[in-house]
Amino acid sequence: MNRKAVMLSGIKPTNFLTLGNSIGAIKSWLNLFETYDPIFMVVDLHSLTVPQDPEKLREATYRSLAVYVAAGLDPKRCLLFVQSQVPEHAQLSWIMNCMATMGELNRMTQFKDKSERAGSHIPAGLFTYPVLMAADILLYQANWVPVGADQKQHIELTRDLAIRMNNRFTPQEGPEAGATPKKPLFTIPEPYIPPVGARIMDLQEPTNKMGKSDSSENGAVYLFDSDKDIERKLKRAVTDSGTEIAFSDDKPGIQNLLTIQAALTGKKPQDLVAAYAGKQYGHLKVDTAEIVVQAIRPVRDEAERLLKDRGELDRILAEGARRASERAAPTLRRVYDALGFALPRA
Ligand code: AQP
Repeated sequence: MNRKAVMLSGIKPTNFLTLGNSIGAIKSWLNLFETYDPIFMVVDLHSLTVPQDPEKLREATYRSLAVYVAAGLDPKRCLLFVQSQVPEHAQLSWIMNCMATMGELNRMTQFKDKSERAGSHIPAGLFTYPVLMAADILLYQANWVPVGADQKQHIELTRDLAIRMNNRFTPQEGPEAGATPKKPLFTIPEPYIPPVGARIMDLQEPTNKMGKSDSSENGAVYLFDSDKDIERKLKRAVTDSGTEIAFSDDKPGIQNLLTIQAALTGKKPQDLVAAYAGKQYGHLKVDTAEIVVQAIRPVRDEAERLLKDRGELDRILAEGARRASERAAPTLRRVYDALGFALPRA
């Protein structure tokens, strides 16, 4: 049987999800169902690299799950789960911690950036989270991982660790034991760069990414914002002192609004620019607000409906955890066995 390649992705529930998460991640994930075997996670363990309020973390996790489902990530057609519910992630992560070197982790530019922002108390998890990410990916023998430029280095590390372990350790058991050549411990994953990697910028500081925890209240559109809030935020979006609507790097605010429109309508930014010839920034803002409201409203309304019935979300959570563990456990067992941990033979 020809098995589909495994594509794995996740979002940290560090806050409620933004328009950036929707356009840059969830929306593009919807195109993966036909071609890939898709795995989508709410990566709550990763959230802890910055301090979290427990109640807010729990709420953000449920809301992320609700948004995933409301946006079309049907749990019957993909593997959908919350990372902390699948203990194999933390288990393999420890092993990866012992395989990665300080030098390798020190080279991660994300650590340099994020640790500068963490002040004097830098959690060790900020240094080691790339190995948790490697475990997330390798547990499911993922072939592809959609990433932005900032995460590409982590996929490289994952590949290096996987190759190192494949070379150093020989699988001891499993259906393939004895076959030549034996199936290696891990599939070597590839970074998948989405074709139109729209990067949505902060509405108040359009040279920075719209982030769910870094942006100011008016800088990010959250997927649970009301129509009124969305309109207000887009109308207040920072532009520049000029008047011409152009898709150009020296007009980051205008470029961002055009990028948002292009991502949500499927139109080309150049065509949008042509349609705005002779019009003012105000027109662009009003139109963008309307397009964003229309895109977010159905997802938000359905997510809110789901959140009223936590029982249904809990069933999705439990079923996702069961299925994920079922897929992850054989990988972990082979790793344990190859490393020399004593395993009772069934
Ligand atoms: N502004 C964005 N534009 C396009 N894509 C974005 N993504 C996030 N922000 C934008 C995509 O969402 C996915 C998951 O993100 P994450 O939460 O795991 O990490 P992140 O990129 O650090 O997201 P945030 O929102 O900036 O989180 P915080 O503020 O908590 O650090 C990724 O696919 C990412 O590309």
